[in-house]
Amino acid sequence: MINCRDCIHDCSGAGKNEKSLIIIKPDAVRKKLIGEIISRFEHEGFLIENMKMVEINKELASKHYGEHKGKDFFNKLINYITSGCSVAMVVSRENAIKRAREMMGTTDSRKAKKGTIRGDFGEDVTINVVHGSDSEESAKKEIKLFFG
Ligand code: IDP
Ligand code: MG
Repeated sequence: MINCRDCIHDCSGAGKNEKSLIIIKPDAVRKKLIGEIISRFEHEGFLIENMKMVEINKELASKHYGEHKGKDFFNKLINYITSGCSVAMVVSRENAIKRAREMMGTTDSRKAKKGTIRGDFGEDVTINVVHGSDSEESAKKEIKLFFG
């Protein structure tokens, strides 16, 4: 058996598609929303290219959220994202980054529209169910950080 990411096939459509790193955060895993969230992405035409359950430790969390170091919510964010298992996945489709963020809804779950993932399942500005890369540059960096 070979790890799927090492296989010779190009499932993503010969470079036409954009990739994003999605994290199903610990609150969503506890709420048993893994299947619901993956279904939403698949129904929107995303291909799940790689996926794993991961207990994010403080070191990985600090690297992933490096841009927020020094902000007043940083410690709260790190405690939250390290509070249990997450699911990290590489998803792809056309305009994956923009479309994923539309589907997620705005950062503050209380302001996110109904029908978005955060609007339907999030609690507040910290506990907000999912992460999605915000640019091609971040996607590349984040995919490397989580999947090598
Ligand atoms: P994003 O996840 O929508 O891209 P970012 O600004 O990159 O939002 O923030 C990263 C994560 O940090 C958010 O998803 C949320 O969990 C948390 N966060 C963002 N802003 C705040 C805040 O003002 N207070 C508390 N937590 C925050
Ligand atoms: Mg962000």
